[in-house]
Amino acid sequence: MSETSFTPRVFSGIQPSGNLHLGNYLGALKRFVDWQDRDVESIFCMVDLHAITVWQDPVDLKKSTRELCAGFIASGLDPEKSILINQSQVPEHAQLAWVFNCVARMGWMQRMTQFKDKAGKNAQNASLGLFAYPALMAADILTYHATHVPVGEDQKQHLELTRDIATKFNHDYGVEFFPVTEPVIEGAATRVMSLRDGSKKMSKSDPSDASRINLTDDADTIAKKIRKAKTDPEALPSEAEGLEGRPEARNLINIYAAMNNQSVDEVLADVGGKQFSEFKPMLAELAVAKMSPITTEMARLMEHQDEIDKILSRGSERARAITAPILRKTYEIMGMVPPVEM
Ligand code: AQP
Repeated sequence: MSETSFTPRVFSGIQPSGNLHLGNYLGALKRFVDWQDRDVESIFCMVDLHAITVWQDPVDLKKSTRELCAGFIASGLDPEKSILINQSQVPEHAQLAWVFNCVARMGWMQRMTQFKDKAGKNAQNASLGLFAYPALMAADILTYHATHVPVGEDQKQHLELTRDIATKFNHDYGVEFFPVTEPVIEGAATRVMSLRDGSKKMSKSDPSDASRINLTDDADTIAKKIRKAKTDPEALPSEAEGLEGRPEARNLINIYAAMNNQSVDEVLADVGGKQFSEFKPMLAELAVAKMSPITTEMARLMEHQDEIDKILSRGSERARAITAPILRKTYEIMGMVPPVEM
């Protein structure tokens, strides 16, 4: 079965685990806004149930969820056009995740590299939730019959698992019920790297704050982090092949291209031959121009947390109009006895 037999619908999410960063913005948020503007029904989620797969302080989790919602809106998501939710308010995500725990195979889950990376050497002490995380992610997507999921490169393997789960469910029950979702990993910044080490992904959990640009950083901090970003001594090349073996240079060019809505070739045609001492101020100026309005708007929205809470409640109502019938039908396909009118 292909995704084409389903009405196009977009779903994606971000964990409210603090420090929303430039990688999340360019790899995910900015592209959510592109999808919203294509007039496709879209649902964007603060995945709080994913966040608790590792310990979250309850006070911080609440703040991060609201801050993430402020980040979504400040980046251009319109709560009237898109459905904005936090995952825990839409119970069908967790209910369908249990079904998918019973569809996914142990061998599939054991291959997930993100679990291996995050659990590290201490896998015996990792939560069962961290291991089962990709089944919940499949449920997030499929409880909406979402056909397109814009994400960064790091989520590719989880999306392949989502396709495997949908295919196995459909096959086991002889139905064409779940779409085989299309991962959408596109643009110049599908994998933004650390500013301190071009071989590591920019990440919320990196202990070095200088490794990332946070959406809450002020203009001076952004400029300082870019000035200090690791580079090499060579001038910039005029063509993309010249970035081979130069991960830090590639990263800064990718960031510039994604922020300025240009291709890497277009950027290099302009800046080829320049030293980093000349390019970094250009990048800093662009980053401040693009990020500062978002930071300011996020701070303004955070002064109206009751409005954010209303947006999330309203979003969950709209979401459940989609998810409840899909879960009901899933249970019916599987042979669960439904409630009767009394
Ligand atoms: N560095 C990145 N470049 C491009 N896209 C990225 N994303 C994350 N980091 C980058 C994309 O952002 C979305 C939400 O990610 P998430 O918060 O749900 O989880 P994550 O991938 O675990 O984020 P981090 O920062 O890497 O968190 P930690 O440090 O906890 O592991 C996804 O679409 C992701 O691809």
